[in-house]
Amino acid sequence: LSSRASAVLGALDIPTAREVPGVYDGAWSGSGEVFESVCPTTGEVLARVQGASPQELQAAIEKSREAYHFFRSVPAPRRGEILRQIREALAAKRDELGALISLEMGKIRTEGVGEVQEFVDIADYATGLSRMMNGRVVASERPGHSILEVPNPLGVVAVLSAFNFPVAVYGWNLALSLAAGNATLWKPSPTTPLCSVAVTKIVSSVLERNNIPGAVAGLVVGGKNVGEAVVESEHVNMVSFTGSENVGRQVGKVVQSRFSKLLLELGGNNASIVMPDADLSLAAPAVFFGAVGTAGQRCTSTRRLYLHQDIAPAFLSRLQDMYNKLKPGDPLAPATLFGPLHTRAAIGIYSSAIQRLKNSDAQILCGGQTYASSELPSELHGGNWVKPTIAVPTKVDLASDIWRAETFAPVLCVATFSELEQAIEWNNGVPQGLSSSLWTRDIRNVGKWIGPAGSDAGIVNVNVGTSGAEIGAGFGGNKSTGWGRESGGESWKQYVRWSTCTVNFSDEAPLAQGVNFSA
Ligand code: UN1
Repeated sequence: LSSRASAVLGALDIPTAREVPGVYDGAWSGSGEVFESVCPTTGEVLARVQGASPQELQAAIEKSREAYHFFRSVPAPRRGEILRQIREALAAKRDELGALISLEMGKIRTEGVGEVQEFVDIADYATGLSRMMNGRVVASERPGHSILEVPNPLGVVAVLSAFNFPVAVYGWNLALSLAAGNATLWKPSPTTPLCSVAVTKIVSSVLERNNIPGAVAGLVVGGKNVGEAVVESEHVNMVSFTGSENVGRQVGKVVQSRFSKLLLELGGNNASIVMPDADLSLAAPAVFFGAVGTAGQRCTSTRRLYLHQDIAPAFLSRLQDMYNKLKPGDPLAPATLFGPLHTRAAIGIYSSAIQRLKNSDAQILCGGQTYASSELPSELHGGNWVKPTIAVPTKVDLASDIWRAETFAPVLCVATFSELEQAIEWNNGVPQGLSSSLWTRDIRNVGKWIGPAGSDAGIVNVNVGTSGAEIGAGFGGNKSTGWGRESGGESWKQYVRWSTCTVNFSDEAPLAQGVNFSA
């Protein structure tokens, strides 16, 4: 192992001499499929992680059920205290975990650390929430009656997370699910298994110290078949899935057919719109971060840019300047802003999007190809490097995959408009509906944008880019993004089973609506 990698893994006590166990249900095991964790920056194999065999998976689900039966009776504020300790344990390893995310996923260090911070933040939030998960008392129409709406723990919540946020998205789900009194079972992306092992070690040490069954936060590393078995299991009461629209459609069908709860966070195809009155010195760097930050691999990355014709040339020249200065580098190095794509396969996805653009005579303003090895420092030769791209297609054809498809890579498509209404129509004219952003200082534009005829995305920003949401509000998208909401806002209400309890305190037993059923 390189010294670069062993320093990061060593700081988190991840032993790499032999296969790393990838299953935790109170004890560590793993005798199923073996997954290589490959560093996207160098191509180095970091470790081999052994996932769940079918028997181990069923045992883990069984352990989760037992853990739920115990945990549901622990008072919610006591559960909040466990979350507070998890928060402290994560914060103590913030830099180490951030570096591991950077090493294994490929995002730059400040974003890796930011992701751990996102987990810390939601743990704070859920600690408070544990004293505020209030039900309601509803006025009854009958004398001496009360109606209560009671949030009860739900059961086993399965979290299937994606490679691009290998820690934070699990954190959003675990924190709310744990506050709600559930057992959570995590099936992470098989390409970021070390992040999930490291996080589970930290969380489980807190659980064990408090004599809480470890399976309250279980882990099953695995591939497609493990994912399918989790989604199909009748012992799983809610499935929270983050990933592609295609897989999400399958997950949705299965979960729906067995009437379990479902939370989907699928594709984003997010647009920024820049009006002529916008402050370009704020808008340009924000679009730059949205489009090339995380190498274009956030669900919230900016993929479409609609520029008012009056400012389009000035805006594009600012943006091109920033693109031209961007240098690929090791994401662990503090000065790097642009890291690799996560997998080899992603290079193919990038290249076919570029080919599609070229075939349609789009103008390529920046990038449009992979790096030649002569353009890269030798230690990066084994990594997955593509040039961040700005393209101007010949027209906005919303039926074409150029505008419709989510390409998980740093490819930005640009078009110009003259009326805001036109730009909003383009913003809304795609299947996905995750994030959107308008740049303007005119309050009338803001009113249009956030109102009934405005953006139909779940996230509707003003003078803020498409990516980088805080945890306090609900996070999620509409339409083919799946309508799920995670993190803050009302999201916690999905992780409970609601009981509507009509209680009669009186000596009579009248029927509702005045129905008379006396013989
Ligand atoms: C994702 O890309 O899956 O708003 C989640 C953001 C982050 C979360 C993105 N806080 O970009």
